[in-house]
Amino acid sequence: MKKLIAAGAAAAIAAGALAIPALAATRTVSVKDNVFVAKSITIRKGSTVRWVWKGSAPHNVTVTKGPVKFRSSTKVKGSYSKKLTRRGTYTILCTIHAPGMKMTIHVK
Ligand SMILES: [Cu+2]
Repeated sequence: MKKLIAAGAAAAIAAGALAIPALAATRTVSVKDNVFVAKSITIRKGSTVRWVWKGSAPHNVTVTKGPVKFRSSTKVKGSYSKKLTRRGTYTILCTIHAPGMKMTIHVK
């Protein structure tokens, strides 16, 4: 029985990672060499996305398409946070490593 409960909890956690959270929250994205992890996230309107630099090369976060345009400075460490209050799809590039270093945010 304990084993079944543990398996159920693990499945719920796995499903939760893919689903849209019920409430606005903060989602963290890793900025690596040369990829955003995750490449695609879906968040609730009013949520904050926090990019954390983890590579050794310089990168930036630049919205090239979306309801609101914003960009971080180019840097090698630290973080950049943005609260997204407009629904829609945001295409984000690191302009140094475009077009390969790209991610998408869906704000529902
Ligand atoms: Cu880059």
